[in-house]
Amino acid sequence: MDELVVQAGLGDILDKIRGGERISIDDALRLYRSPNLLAVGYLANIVRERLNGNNAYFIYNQHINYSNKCTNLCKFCAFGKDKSADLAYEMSVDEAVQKVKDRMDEPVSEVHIVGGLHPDLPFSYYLDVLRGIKAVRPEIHIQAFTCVEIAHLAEIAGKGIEETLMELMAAGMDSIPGGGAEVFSPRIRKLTCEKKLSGEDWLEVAKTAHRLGLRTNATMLYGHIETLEERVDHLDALRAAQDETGGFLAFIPLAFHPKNTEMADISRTTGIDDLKNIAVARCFLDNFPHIKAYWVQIGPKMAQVALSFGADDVDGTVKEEIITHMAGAETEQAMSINELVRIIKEAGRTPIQRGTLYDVIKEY
Ligand code: V47
Repeated sequence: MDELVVQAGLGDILDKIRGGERISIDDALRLYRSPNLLAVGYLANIVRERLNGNNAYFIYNQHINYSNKCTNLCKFCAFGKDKSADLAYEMSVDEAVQKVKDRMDEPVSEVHIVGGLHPDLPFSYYLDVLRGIKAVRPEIHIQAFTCVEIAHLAEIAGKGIEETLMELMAAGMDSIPGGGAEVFSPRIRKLTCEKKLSGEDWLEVAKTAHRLGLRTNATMLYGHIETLEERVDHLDALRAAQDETGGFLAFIPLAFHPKNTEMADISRTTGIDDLKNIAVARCFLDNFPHIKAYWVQIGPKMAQVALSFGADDVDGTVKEEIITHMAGAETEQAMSINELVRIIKEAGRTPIQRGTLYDVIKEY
């Protein structure tokens, strides 16, 4: 395989990766541009193996999207709705907590809570949802509210980011999911999500959370109008932030789904681009412990293949997903443990059911 990488003109990057040396922005661009997917995947696999051995992780989780009412209305999003729209909804605190009660007989270890930027729910609503869930299932890990939502909650509460985070933590928030990062480039934000928190501010919220001891994830929404340079700049900003705080757990490339969005004329991502994003991220983000292949967006089959292209995690059971399905995802709503274990085993990896912080719950 070394020969294949050298023939692909990537021998110098192989030397860097073997030597544990950081790859540059230019190297990452060369990987994206290389037509030799296998060579790029081979490089990513070296990094994956060094960091995670033969382990491939999944989690028994549950998603709760408490409301899709949103004041941002990003062009790439089919989920967020104006509060007066027919499809707009919101759950009461009791309804959100009921979602957890409904699954008390299942070994759910994490609840993933994300919504739009609601125009009028008070800060107390968010605290009550967290407290209500912890009251019925105290051991569950609550991964809640993207950095964009946190900044919005701080505004509603009239408090600083740090104080807002501390109140959310006291109410039960245990970690922060990676959404809302999109592409940090101001050009992309202006064209697709003008009202959204800037990339710099997204990173500031994440770093503030890290300083308070919270672990967070990071994402990148790819496959719309971003350039390869903008993708790599995004990765570079994440790598620099991680150098500062070390608080990021996982990076998740998110494949753009165009249906029912204002960018519906764009085609869905290809399998090659899905694998390239995983592989380049694994090579470049040498300080991120985990790279997730999110099966909801790229499908279980591609997620399985991604385990040989840099990914060490396929997300989890999920149970009920709205954001990507509103945008035309054709994947199922949930995967069972048996299915997750099967795709991982067949990829030659050891399936590990994990907790949110990658603690081992069960090895299969
Ligand atoms: O923030 C919105 C993205 C995100 C579309 O942290 C879209 O472990 C594709 O962040 N096509 C929410 N993506 C999902 C998310 C996530 C998912 C799984 C695991 C984790 C984690 C995080 O979905 C949003 C936005 O960036 N999104 N619209 C769309 N049409």
